[in-house]
Amino acid sequence: MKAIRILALVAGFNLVVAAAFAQTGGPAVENAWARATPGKSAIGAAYLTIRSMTADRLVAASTPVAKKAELHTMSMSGMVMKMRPIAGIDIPAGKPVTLAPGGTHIMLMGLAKPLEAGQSFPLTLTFEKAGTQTVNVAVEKVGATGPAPAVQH
Ligand SMILES: [Cu+2]
Repeated sequence: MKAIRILALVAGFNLVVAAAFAQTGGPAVENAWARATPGKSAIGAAYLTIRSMTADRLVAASTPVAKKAELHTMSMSGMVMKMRPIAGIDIPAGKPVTLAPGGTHIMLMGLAKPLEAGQSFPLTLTFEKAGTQTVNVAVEKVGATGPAPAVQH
């Protein structure tokens, strides 16, 4: 009985160590996605979740599918959603940061062609400390919770 308990403890310890090592390669980026863009729109947005064991800051993004990728925040100004570029997004240690519709996002400007559901594209993120990391962004279909038509830049 005692031997089994020790084995279980050792196995648990190994799992913890493995998880810690998996995090040493810089921030982990999860659930990177973008909405399909309607018609000939040359503007899209990408969303994702970043978690890091050490404090870092996302300072830039780029992708071959758009001329420019900017970090944006979004807020209501009267009845209109307004976006503005920001210099960086702080990633606190151990606290995941999620970029999502209606909030902070990565704006894709000058899309070479519309983003189509089912496709994916690479997005390179630049972190102040961890350097660059390229993730794959999955394009989801235009949803009912998509950006309002009144969005202004
Ligand atoms: Cu924007």
